[in-house]
Amino acid sequence: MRYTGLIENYRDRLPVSETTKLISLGEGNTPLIRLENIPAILGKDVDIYIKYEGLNPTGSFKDRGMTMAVTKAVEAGSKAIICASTGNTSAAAAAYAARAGIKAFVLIPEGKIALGKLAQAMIHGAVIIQIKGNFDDGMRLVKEVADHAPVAIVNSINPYRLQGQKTAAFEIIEELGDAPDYHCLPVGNAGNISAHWMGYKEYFKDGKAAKTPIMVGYQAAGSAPFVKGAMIDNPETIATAIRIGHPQSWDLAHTVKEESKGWFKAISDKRILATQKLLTEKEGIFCEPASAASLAGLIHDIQHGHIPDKSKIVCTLTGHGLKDPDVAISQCNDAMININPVMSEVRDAILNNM
Ligand code: AN7
Repeated sequence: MRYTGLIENYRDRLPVSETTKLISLGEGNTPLIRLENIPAILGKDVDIYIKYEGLNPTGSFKDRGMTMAVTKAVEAGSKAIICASTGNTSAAAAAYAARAGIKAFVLIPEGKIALGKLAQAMIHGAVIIQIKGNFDDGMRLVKEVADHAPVAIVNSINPYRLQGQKTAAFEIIEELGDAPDYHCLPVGNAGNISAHWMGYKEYFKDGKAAKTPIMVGYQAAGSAPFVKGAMIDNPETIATAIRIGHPQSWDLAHTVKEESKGWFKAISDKRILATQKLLTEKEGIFCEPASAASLAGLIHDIQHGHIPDKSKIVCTLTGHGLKDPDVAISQCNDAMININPVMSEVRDAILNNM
């Protein structure tokens, strides 16, 4: 049967009725890729699977939540949606609003969103409101203005977002036959880690999994309120997607940590970038910097004995590498050879670089 998106696929587990018009772009059903080379490089006997969420229609996991949020907004009669965003939410909101034929307003931090995400929001026709401030300022303003203008908020404080996002856990359990031992994610607002935990608990309760995983959240060191145990006013990181100091799912995330016996950890920008490169060069998988934080943290925790040998681990790569071409190119200074259009120079370029 033709796959037509995660709401149709998990209809009985999501808040839709027979008559709900689904706003979908075929999101979900993303590949679970087993790492073949990195465990050997680490010299460890661990089984790592990448949930490659960058292969969703707009290139990030946000599509899972956005199909639900926009479907419900349209069902409720909304003619416009609004979000604050570090980039990916704005791209998804813009695309799903276009699909639904409604308006999207997106508040983005000036100069701090990756080029691919900006291109998406623009080309899909969102109204882009650039603010002289960060994501947290934008989020505060969105909450305020929703009381003064006819717009539906589609940030992850909208409960339908997490409902859509929980389906990633269902897919993982279905593919592995059970939950993994550990699930690692990058954390910004902590909506996604909370949604995954909901999904894992739901399948466990219904007997579709024999266990639930230990949930581990990684933050960029300059932007790690969960590690600090307090909100941060001036978050900084090259991983702009998770440049968030006042997470919206603060309480939910702490519940996830306690219930799953997991933890939060901070990872430096340097390690994040090194891991992004390692993954592209050794496994052929390209993710954006924020996404690499999950694997960077996982590698750190494996090397320091926090995650033991023989563990089965799923690591979510939340966004595609093409989202942030500037950071990718800046990591590759000597990647080009310039020649004249003659065979001998091509031959030399090959022979000198075998
Ligand atoms: C690639 O787009 O918050 O912990 O406004 O884009 O659920 O917030 C993005 C978040 C991880 C963090 N990886 O997820 C936004 C936004 C990528 C992201 C996160 C984001 P949450």
